[in-house]
Amino acid sequence: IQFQFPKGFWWGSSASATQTEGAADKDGKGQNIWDYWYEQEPSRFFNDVGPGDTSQFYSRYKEDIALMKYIGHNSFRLSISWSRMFPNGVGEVNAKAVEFYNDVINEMIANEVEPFVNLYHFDMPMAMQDIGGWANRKVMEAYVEYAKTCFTLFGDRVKKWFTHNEPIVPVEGGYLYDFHYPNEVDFRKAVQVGYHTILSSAKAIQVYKELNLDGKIGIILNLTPSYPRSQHSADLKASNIADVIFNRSFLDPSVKGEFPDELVSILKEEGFMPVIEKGDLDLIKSNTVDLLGINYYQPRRVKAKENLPNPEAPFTPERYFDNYVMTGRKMNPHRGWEIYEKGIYDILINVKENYGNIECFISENGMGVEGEERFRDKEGVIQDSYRIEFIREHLKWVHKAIQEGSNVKGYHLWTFMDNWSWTNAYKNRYGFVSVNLDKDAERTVKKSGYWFKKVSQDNGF
Ligand code: BGP
Repeated sequence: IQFQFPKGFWWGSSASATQTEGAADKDGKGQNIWDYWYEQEPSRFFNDVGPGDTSQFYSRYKEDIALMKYIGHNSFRLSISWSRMFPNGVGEVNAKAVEFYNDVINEMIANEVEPFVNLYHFDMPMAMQDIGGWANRKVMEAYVEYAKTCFTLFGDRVKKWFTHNEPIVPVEGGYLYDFHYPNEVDFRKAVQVGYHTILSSAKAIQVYKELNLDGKIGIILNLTPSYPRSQHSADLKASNIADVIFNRSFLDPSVKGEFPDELVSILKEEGFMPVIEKGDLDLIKSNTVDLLGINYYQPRRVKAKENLPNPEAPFTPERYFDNYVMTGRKMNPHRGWEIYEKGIYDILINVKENYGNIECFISENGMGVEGEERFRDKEGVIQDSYRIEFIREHLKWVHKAIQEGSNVKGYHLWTFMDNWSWTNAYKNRYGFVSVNLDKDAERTVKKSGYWFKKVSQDNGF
């Protein structure tokens, strides 16, 4: 074994409710923004496959958890669907949902797959979106109630909680770049939404601590290290601003309890400061995370702006920098994302050096590939050697970070089994396990799943 990981390393994968459960209108579940948006504008979704047509984890979770165990998972992250628990976002809890999540959690524990539970993965209940979603403080309070209900119901068995997954993505998608409902372009709202999300996280953490449960609570952030085109001061400055806006805007308040000064200056200068109520900032300051989940897919390549921004265009962060394509970069053509394995190490070292070496883990990393059926061999196994290489190369850098003192505790692949995705529906496949929608969602373990089983058994490779 060349790359041996510390004892007890968390090997597993992650998924989310909307992407895997299916049963979008069963057993009293309310609509969320994805159910609604798909109904309204199916043409926006690749293949016309909607969130109701997913991998059917809702009815097949026992089979899936058995497979997790089989391929060496000692942990798995799922999300709870707010609109399944509270069909209208608030009010009476849905007993069928409680039964479902209890069954899933118990089944995982019985199989020695530790449940890591996330409370919000892009899936605003439609009734809450109708009154403004995260832009409305009342919705933020409703989320805290929902969080409290989950801690109370499941906190005796769930020991790792997460308040949000990639909270910046609904801000970007919903309010800046038009890829999530309500697909508005409004920087002022984007800032308010982001602010309320951070506040909701701190409030949920406060509630969790007050309940005195014996577990940890964290947040999952997608970190995209920013690399300047050159060491020229203009490029360095541009790259720093991108880092402040896309990484530190959520990382600093989550881990340090305060917003970066550079961010506050930009918002003040541009007149985009959010509405902050008395006491909010103290609350954020005193309720930071115990544990940080890091999702890493791609870096950001940044250069100074070459042309003056169009003053008529709606404000977006690109007012301050340009992205550029680095020559010779490695690409995943299916997703259009650069593959840069060292980025995972740079993030971990940054967390070690600048964020108190807080306990963390890789909560997502993965490779979406289209048309994987063509790699299925005579035995029925998808030969996804490219995925094995992708994981292995990233793990080597994680290993190096550990050697250098990083407090990284695990690696979760995105994702366990092929699932529905926000903007690509069923186009790109990410799983260790294939799901064949043409064959009654039949599950088969891919080559990468068998490989991972061995890695987990050997605690290295
Ligand atoms: C992350 C999300 C996941 C997942 C993944 C892959 O941003 O947390 O939900 O979807 O990206 O991205 P995509 O499905 O868009 O290819």
